[in-house]
Amino acid sequence: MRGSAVFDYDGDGRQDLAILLTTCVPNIGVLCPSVGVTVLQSTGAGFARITTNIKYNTTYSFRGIRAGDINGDGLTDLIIGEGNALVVYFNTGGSDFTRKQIAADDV
Ligand SMILES: [Ca+2]
Ligand SMILES: [Ca+2]
Repeated sequence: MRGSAVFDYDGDGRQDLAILLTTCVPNIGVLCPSVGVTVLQSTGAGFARITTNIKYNTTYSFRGIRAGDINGDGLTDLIIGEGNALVVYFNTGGSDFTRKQIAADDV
């Protein structure tokens, strides 16, 4: 595991977890095709696992993950270091996040 972030993925007031995986972890149910970001959505009594479209790419390596509502739409987004780049994955309310790489000129 390369990192994790606490965030309210679905805006229900319960904190969920985003885990950043670069290898398969069968004992928590992360299958190899799911390697990337998996969301563990709090149900109050446990977690529901959500496989996202954020996938590990062997051309760069994930270097960390943070959470914050970057675009102010009320849905918490994920910010991931990919190699030397910073990438925002905007939360769209489903399992698919919209990727936007932040160029050096943007900061
Ligand atoms: Ca939640
Ligand atoms: Ca947002």
